[in-house]
Amino acid sequence: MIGEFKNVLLKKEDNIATITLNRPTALNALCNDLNDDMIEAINIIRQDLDIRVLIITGSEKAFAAGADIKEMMDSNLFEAERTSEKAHFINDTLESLPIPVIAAVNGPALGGGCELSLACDFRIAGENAMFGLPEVGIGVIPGAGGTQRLTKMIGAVKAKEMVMSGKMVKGREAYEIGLVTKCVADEEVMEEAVKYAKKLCQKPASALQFAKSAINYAVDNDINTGKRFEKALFSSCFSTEDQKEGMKAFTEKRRPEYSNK
Ligand code: CO8
Repeated sequence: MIGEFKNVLLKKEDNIATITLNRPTALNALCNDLNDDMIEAINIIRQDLDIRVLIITGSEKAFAAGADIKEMMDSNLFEAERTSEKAHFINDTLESLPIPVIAAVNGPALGGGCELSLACDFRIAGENAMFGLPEVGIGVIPGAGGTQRLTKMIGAVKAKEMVMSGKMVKGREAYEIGLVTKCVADEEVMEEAVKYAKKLCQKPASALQFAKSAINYAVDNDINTGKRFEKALFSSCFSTEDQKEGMKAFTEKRRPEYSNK
């Protein structure tokens, strides 16, 4: 364990960090304290250059059942804005981390919990995971990027169905509509996430980082600016030792040994 906070656990094994949401009495509802813990945990990860992949998970029972409704219910406009701002900050930081981030999801990933998973690069879900943005049903809308990320991910038709009608989707359907990367048996979620993370660890870090930036850029920008951005990143690859090693290994018909420089 490299960090133990009130509502979040942070461990590191090999080059893989895992943040476990740990507020079992409220199905990991994202209260203000939990969000503060997340910010601290992410800061530790940002400073540890040995960490190559981050996994975010909850428990076998729940990923996260959303923002803490009981804490939020009496918020005024300014307090609601601060809650939303903090959640956006966490999700934006995860999205722009220079390493891949995997959400390993069992049980409900609702509201803010779903939005947290959408900010990750990969979602590995159990058959009985349940993704949903049910906020409209309690008089609000998603406030941590959900309307934007979900729409870009699965399109406006399906996003409107989930956000406006409150339709929830289980793991298999989430996979079929392009919301999750992989759907596995519930008990295999964490094992699969670690397997996925280990595979990513074998790739050169800078190429992975550039690939993540380029794809994220495509989501938010027009294609011509995106192509210019891609060209700049592609050329930057040629200033890395890993590009030299990757291409040399190919010509020598051997496995590359990356130094991640
Ligand atoms: N907030 C606070 N407490 C919660 C939440 C929540 N979102 N979800 C569950 N809990 C608590 C319950 O109140 C209950 O506590 P207690 O035992 O003290 O009564 C405990 O967790 C267990 O929950 P249930 O008894 O309800 O468990 P069930 O298995 O019957 O139901 C559900 C599980 C379906 C997940 C159900 O709990 C539920 O519907 N929860 C609310 C889901 C929801 O509406 N989420 C959206 C919240 S709004 C939101 O996320 C806005 C995002 C804004 C930006 C992000 C800011 C961080």
